[in-house]
Amino acid sequence: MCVVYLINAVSSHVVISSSNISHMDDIVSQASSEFAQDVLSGLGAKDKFLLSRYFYDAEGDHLFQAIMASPEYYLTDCEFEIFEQQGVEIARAISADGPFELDELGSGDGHKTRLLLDALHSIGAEFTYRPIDISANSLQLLSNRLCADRPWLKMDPIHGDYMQMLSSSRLKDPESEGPRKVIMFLGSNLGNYREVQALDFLKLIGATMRKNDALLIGLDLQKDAGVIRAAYNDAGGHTRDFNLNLLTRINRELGGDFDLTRFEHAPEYDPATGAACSFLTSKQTQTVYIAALNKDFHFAAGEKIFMEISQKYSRGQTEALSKGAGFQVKQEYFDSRNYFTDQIWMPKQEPHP
Ligand code: AVJ
Repeated sequence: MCVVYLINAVSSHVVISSSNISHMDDIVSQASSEFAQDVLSGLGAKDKFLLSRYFYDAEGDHLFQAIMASPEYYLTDCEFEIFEQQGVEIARAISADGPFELDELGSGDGHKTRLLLDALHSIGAEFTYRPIDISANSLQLLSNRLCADRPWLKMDPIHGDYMQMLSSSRLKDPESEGPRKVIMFLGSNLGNYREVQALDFLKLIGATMRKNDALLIGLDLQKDAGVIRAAYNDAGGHTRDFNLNLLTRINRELGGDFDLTRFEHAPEYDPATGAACSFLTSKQTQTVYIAALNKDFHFAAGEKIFMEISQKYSRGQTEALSKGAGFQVKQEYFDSRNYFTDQIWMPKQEPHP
């Protein structure tokens, strides 16, 4: 058995492990008061919303695994195919400029990443893998598994919010000494941001990068609307459960009294903009009480809670994003159906005056 200790992004001196329970409690209470604040502002808004980052409690992680395994959710399979078919090519491209640190923002279960790690190993690339994830549970599982079956892998798992990671520490200072960096942001995770926030986020990433650093980003492309609608409304009901689970989380962690049978999963896809949005619709007029907020929230019949956006990009949009955030596209890879793309972006070189 291989046990890897996670580094905490917030305070890098504290190691999170099951033997450090009191610190774990601090983090949980700290996180849940932030959770309470975000639920208050979301459900208190005229157009109600919840933040998709809160989907991923233990049950949410589990349900997301089920979504990825569902036949309708093509994203994971496409990116898997890209890495399977073109992994060595990608590995060559990102390792051409010498040894590097491979920072993965939101590593999840690392199923696809393993293909790339193996491709890198097969060409003798010199790198340290640094998975960063908000779920300590997923990160620990991933790290232990990788450590057990890939003993050659140099690894530095970091527990935390990658947004926080990017705006803090040495990730922020591109002048600082340190290894070359390749940042991975896969699975079309960027799609959870609206256009302006996506650009801001990419600029933030760009601000941490130096000349020879690279960003490997996975983006889901626009395609037949039926394919996209099915991916966010799978017949097995995992996506529905995934959305409803956030209400369960509010009930459990904040003392809410949501009755899940009174809400309906209602995803929408707009082919004109490429926005796939998930909502929970209140089936009736109702009032929900949340003890931690000591507050009632009223719902009209048919009123929606906006849960998540999963942006689907046109080729024009991916180009506008890279340009707008100050990157130049070095390589683009596609799956055989052209459903998905993984791209290598480099910081744009400022022309010398
Ligand atoms: C993990 C954000 C890429 O938006 O496709 C899957 C999350 N939500 N089904 C996505 C998700 C509903 C997923 N990302």
